[in-house]
Amino acid sequence: MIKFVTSNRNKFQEVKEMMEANKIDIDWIELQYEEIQADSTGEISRDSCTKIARKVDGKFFLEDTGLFIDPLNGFPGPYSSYVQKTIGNKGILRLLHNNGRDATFLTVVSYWDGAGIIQFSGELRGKISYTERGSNGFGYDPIFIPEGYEKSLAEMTIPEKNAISHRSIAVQKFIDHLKKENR
Ligand code: ITT
Ligand code: NA
Repeated sequence: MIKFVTSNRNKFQEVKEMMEANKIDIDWIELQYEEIQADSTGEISRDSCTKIARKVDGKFFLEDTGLFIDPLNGFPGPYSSYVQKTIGNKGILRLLHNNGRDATFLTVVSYWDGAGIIQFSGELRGKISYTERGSNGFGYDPIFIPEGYEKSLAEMTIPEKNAISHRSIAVQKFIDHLKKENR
């Protein structure tokens, strides 16, 4: 049994499907904690993990994700949560004009194994769309078109998104680690 600390039910659902496919039981832990504001997603994730290790018994993991838009010099990046709540996808579309639309999603999983923190990361390259498309997924999914695809992430099913996503790449590395740990 592994505990996933997150406030986001969509994240939990995506990760749960991957864990189940690997026969790993996963438990959803929702608890409040202050997230630091820092430049790096890895640093934010590590800090949250340290704080939660004082509150949660045993092994657990959490993850932090950011959307980094090239023509905006990586914005919103570590501010992705705040930006999604304030200007949202429509606000992002308004900020982008004709200076390119390349973007990257980055997920960092932080795993507290009882002794220390181990991190696993995953990235997905793509482009910001011109309009919001699709109603699956969450957050920035309606405006993100993965490289090599025509559909936005919000036009994909969870298995389709999990086949390519930033989160699934990080979580797969984590699953591989858990399998080694339990050998
Ligand atoms: P936690 O409790 O797990 O931190 P959160 O929703 O606050 O959940 P993040 O801070 O990691 O998650 O996410 C930053 C923002 O990016 C937030 O607005 C999310 O909705 C969005 N986001 C994260 N993963 C995404 C994904 O796979 N597709 C689209 N948007 C995503
Ligand atoms: Na977070």
